[in-house]
Amino acid sequence: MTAFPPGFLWGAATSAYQVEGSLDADGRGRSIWETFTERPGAIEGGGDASIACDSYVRWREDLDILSDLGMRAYRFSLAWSRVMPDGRGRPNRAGLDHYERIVDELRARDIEPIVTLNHWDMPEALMADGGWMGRSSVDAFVDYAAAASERLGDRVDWWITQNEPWIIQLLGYQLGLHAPGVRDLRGAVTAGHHVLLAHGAAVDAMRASTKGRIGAALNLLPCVPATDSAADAAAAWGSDGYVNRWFLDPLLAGGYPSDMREHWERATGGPLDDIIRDGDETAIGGRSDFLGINFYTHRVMAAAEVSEDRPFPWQVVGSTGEVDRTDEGTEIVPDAFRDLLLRVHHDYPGIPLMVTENGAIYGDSPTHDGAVHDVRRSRYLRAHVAAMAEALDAGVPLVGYTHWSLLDNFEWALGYRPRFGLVYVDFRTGERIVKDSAREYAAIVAAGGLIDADGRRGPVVDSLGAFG
Ligand code: IFM
Repeated sequence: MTAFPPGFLWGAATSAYQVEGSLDADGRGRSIWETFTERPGAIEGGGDASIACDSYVRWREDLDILSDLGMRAYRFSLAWSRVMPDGRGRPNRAGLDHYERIVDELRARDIEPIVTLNHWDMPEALMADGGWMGRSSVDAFVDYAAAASERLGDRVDWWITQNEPWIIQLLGYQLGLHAPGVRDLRGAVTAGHHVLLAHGAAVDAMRASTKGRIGAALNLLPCVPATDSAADAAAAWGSDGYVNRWFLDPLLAGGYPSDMREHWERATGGPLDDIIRDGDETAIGGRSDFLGINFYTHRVMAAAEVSEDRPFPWQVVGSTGEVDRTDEGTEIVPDAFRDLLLRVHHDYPGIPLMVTENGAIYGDSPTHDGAVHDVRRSRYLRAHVAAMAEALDAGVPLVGYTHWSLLDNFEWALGYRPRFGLVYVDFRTGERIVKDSAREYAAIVAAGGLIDADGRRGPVVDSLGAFG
């Protein structure tokens, strides 16, 4: 089995809104998430992110943990509304100072900063123009990206403009389950398009102030037919267009896929020409230096009738057989992860890939010895590392892996119940406890790959599906 390449960016990931707290500190402006969390019933358990992991204050402690674990990279996001409190106008120096300190401290520790610009916390002021539904959001994002790059561009080598455009579009504007809580199908496809357009425009603007590599992170979900019927195969392909190709193709293949464009036009009652204007696709594509992939699971798809609640002729049905699942019921499918990496490399050759998120919800908490023995997360991690090793073996140009997440944190509408962290956070005290899985990960990082019982590099899981 191939060793992971030297310089492989082994690390962990967080995002500003999920960990920082201190929402009023140092001139930060209001974001769409404060407004959303105030909606009754919007957040499970009724919590908000005013403290979260307190990382705005405890960031050095977080970096100490990364150092102790021997991590080579830290993916984190800038809070858009710390940098641009009013959405437009002059950047807030104190906000940028904070991130400059983090970047410098990471560099001093030899940990590569991987900086995300939009991890969903858009300044509330931009809602006056409809948030991402307004085309002016593109210019606002460019101003923010340019300000970040002008300040940090000389010392950040990896930038991610947008995190998970599909989730922004789907949960933020189609289903209203995330901020800003809009439910509007045409508004959703408009918002998603502007997110991509903003990626392209931001890359162009940032080139003036950084030599770093710039990409976007997509959450990709392999779509598999529930049966071998032709109808389910068509459903899986349609769903693939909706979730994956709608974002991959404009970024990496020159334009939106026509089959999915037809689905959108039928579902929204008309052509998309007023949204996707002449020249837009050229302004999105051909600019990314790498692709970030967030991988959690797959979608098992069946054909279905279109209805008021179902705009497209497919539905997610899930697996019928016995499948390993996280505590949240998410199907664990590392084979699909490997196949996805192979597929992306095959369909969009030449673009380096970085796994910018991968992780699982397990509710383990400290036992009598004060430790968190999260055996299942370790197993999950090993299986997904083995999948990457197989993909590398097959020639996939993988450059890094940042596990989601470094810390248990604010999981958006699900509040604090789901725990994704390699590090346990006591949300009452802010105390961090490094879980067993983090130690396991540290050993993998130190070895540059999986180590078997005899100390040899190789897959520790017998088969990628072996969760037992
Ligand atoms: O916590 C989120 C993250 O913000 C974006 N990707 C998925 C994670 C787990 O749901």
